[in-house]
Amino acid sequence: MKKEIIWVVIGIVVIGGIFLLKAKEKSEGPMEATEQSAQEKPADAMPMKVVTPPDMTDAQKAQATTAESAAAGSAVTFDVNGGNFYFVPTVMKVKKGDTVTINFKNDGGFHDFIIDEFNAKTDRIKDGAIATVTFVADKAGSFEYYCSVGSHRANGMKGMLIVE
Ligand SMILES: [Cu+2]
Repeated sequence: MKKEIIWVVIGIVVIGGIFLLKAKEKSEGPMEATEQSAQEKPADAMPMKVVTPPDMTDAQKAQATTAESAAAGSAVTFDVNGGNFYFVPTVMKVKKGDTVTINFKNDGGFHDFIIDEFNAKTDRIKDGAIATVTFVADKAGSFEYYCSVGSHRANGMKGMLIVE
């Protein structure tokens, strides 16, 4: 009988020990899993970064497209106001090859808008009227625009178109 009791005690100790080990494994297991997932997250992030280069390639393609369109010339429009004796804006910048449209509005008086170098010339219009002229800025440089009525140009009714 004593031997049976000893075996039962040993059995309880062994089974208890197994339960303790399993309990430890369970408590340690999730921690290891957490560490693994924490390690996997950067691992997942790395492929994401590897995916980025194609996006940059697309950006480069977009830049190339922009460069091509710039080389072909863009259509640009300016709203220009004029009066006694001024133009606003006084400076306009475009790129060589651009097709430039000027919507000239007369704030008051009798005026026109002229750039000799591009044969750009509006009709002479009265106050409140709008005249439009379009030309291709096919030369680089600085070109004065002015009003050809009377001495308006000498009185300051002028500005500068810069073609880069
Ligand atoms: Cu004028």
